[in-house]
Amino acid sequence: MDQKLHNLKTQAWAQINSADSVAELEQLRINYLGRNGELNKIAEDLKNLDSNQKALVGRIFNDTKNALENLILEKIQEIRGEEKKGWFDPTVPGIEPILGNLHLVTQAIEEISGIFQKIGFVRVRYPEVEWDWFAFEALNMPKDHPARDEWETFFVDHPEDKKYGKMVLTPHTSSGQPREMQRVKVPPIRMINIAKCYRRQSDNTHVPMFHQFEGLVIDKGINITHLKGTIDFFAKQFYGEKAVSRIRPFHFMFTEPSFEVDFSCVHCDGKGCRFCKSGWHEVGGAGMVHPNVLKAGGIDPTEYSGFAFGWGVERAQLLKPGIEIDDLRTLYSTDLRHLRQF
Ligand code: FA5
Repeated sequence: MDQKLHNLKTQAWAQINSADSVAELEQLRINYLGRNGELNKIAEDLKNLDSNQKALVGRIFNDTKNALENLILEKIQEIRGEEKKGWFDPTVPGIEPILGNLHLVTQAIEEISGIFQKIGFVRVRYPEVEWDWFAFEALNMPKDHPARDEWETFFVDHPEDKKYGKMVLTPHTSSGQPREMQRVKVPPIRMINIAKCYRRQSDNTHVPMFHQFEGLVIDKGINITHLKGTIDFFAKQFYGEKAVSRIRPFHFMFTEPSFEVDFSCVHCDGKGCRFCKSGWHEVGGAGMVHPNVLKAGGIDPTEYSGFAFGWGVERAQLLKPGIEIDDLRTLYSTDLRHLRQF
């Protein structure tokens, strides 16, 4: 009889465990533990046992009954818990997920690359950790030349290379010029290099890490009108149809002639306002590529000529209407309240 009880328990146990609704469990309770259930049928036979056996089997009978009752109870609680988890009230207002947005500088980089890609420029990116040779020497700035001071460079504590010299954090994207010449080898070149640059500078118009976008065009017969046309195209695409550009004479070792590039103020259409004072904003430098730079890049200056420009992404972006940030450093302060505005 104890074998009968054992078999019944095993069978009930399996059925209860595989039940997946409360109704099914209620039915199992009736089948096994109800007045006319399987257990009570076995209980009938208890009467025929002698008193010693009755005590022993009676204990097994009670243990089985209690075990099955508890198991059914546990299983009902488990199923009710799951039903509750899966239950939702469609009338309760939803929780709006927090959506991130691209950083202002990333937005600018995407827009700038799109504008130049429209006129056939190829987007490239060259190393941030760079050799002195690419950042200075190939750009016509020999070792110890005072012109290098302008770039307030960070040097990396690394053994010098015989040909390329010290390791630096590139202070400008112009280091991409000789790299692109060496990559392409035979012009035409239409490069737009957008990358991080580093200088030991920090005030409200300078950050130690910033971005520049560098254009380089090299082909036969390239002259200043191509440079000016490209700058004007960019001004109108980036700041709107009314925007105009101007170039002013300047000096860079790697371009001859060299210019500083200004864009008309979008707040006052170049008339002069509190924001711009003069009607213009300076964004960077430009010029015709110096023959020594072409030579360093392996290009014959008697056959080819080119222009280059290098502007600050942050500064260009902050001149747009609706972005009145008077301290450039806030862009990198990682304050989300500030960054989510744009
Ligand atoms: C240059 O870096 C030249 N390589 C530009 C160039 C390229 C000239 C090709 C000719 C031909 P400059 O040091 O003026 O030039 O920097 C260009 C622009 O980068 C600046 O006008 C400014 O917009 C941005 N810039 C420079 N330093 C910082 C800084 N610390 N923080 C933010 N923006 C900066």
